[in-house]
Amino acid sequence: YPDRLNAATELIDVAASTFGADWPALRTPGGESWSYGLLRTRANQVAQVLTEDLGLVAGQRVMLRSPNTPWTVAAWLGVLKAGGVVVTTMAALRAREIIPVAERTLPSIALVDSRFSQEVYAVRDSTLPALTVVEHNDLIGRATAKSGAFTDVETAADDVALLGPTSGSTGVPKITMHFHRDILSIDTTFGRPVLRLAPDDLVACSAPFAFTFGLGMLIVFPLRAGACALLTERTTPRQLADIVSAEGVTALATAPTAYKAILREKQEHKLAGLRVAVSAGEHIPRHTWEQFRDRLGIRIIDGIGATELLHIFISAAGDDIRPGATGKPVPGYRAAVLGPDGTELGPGEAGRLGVIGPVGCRYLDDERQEDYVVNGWNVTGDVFVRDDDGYFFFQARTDGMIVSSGYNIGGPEVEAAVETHPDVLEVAVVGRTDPERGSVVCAFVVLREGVLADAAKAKEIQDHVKRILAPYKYPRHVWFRDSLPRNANGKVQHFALREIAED
Ligand code: 3SK
Repeated sequence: YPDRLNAATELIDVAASTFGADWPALRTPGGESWSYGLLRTRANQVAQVLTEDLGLVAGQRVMLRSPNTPWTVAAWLGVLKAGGVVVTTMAALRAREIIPVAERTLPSIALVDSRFSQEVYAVRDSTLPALTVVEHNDLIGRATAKSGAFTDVETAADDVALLGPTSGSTGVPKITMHFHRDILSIDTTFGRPVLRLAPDDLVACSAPFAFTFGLGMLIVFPLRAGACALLTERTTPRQLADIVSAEGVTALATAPTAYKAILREKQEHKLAGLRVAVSAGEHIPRHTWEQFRDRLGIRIIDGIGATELLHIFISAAGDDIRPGATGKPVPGYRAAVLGPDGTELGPGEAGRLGVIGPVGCRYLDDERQEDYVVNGWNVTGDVFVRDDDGYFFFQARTDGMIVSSGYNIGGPEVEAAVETHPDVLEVAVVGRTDPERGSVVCAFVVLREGVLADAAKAKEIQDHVKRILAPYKYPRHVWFRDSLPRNANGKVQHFALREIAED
């Protein structure tokens, strides 16, 4: 990349001239449609509001808090155009979750959807009295009165563009810093070579922009490819399937949970128009991947990413996919399985995943940086095995490997097995310390509606697992729950369940 680079200039101004100002960039299921030209104008207008009305100085931070709407995209790009730094927060977060993020990132301005503004006022009143809060109605009123002519700030390629919070396993957020060049590089490493969107694609993704999976899938990759993004607010899997069908979506990105629900509810016929399906956020069980392929003829692109590395760094598409494997390092990345002393392990050996590529972990002022970057490797907290052909197979989170009587048991493998029981809706598996075996496998199970949760059902599930996995892997404890705890990205909070299991 050149020394001077503004990601927003590349994403929208270059795209509008390449694909045409009239070409559709954004749509909503409500029928709203923004062309590339309109998005460029709106982003410029936001940049004008920020600099002319609100006095933003390049390098200052702007908190964004809103669902995925066209104005949120304009705000995102407008902040970068003005030389500001985007601080993302999920709309679902509560004030007590945003306060530690605000304390660390010190935003000067917050652009917020009115439906989610109360929490930001609470943050201002408790923590940041100087924070200027602008609700979207006000922003839109001010922006549409502007000319739409703006000269983007010539930021450096290595200027910070994004501060993305990520919840640590302990719950204290870490703030990842990403440069302007990082935002473009995820397209070079994953978007272009793996996802391969085209201008006639319509892309939907259930993740919010504040989860970098959603940022890539709905802003960066479509704009770089000249495709159109369909922006939806929070949807259930069934609503997502309806939207895909009604709007003619060709590329869908969501988490395994949604694919599982769509298959379980026999809604997959609504996805018949898809050309591409992407799964990330957590490991997709092989059984789900195969069901999807068998029923729809689509090979889901699985991928593992991390907020620290901005997007997906191991994946595969088309004929390169090996069922059960997450894939290989995407172009530009190297990956290795590391032993306890940090040395690279050979094929077939399980160890911590280490990754090196164009984007690396940079926490804002946080000593946990030393745990994440070890000998130059970004150590993501996942356990993988590599095969002779260089494919990486997910085993567990580092803290999720259950060692019982000397056996290494991957929680996800047991989860996948429990899930094939017809009465099971959802399951999460964790280890619990055991004086005899070191650890034992415990399953937290949500049963389908109407199924009786009793000891006989627990025994039936245990026998079921024993039938399809080596018997030592069966869950020695089966606990029934109404739901599983999840974080704002929808990931199951295994650490919380581990604490319950130890009680
Ligand atoms: O959780 C993931 O696997 C992920 C995928 C894409 C982008 C970001 C993340 C955290």
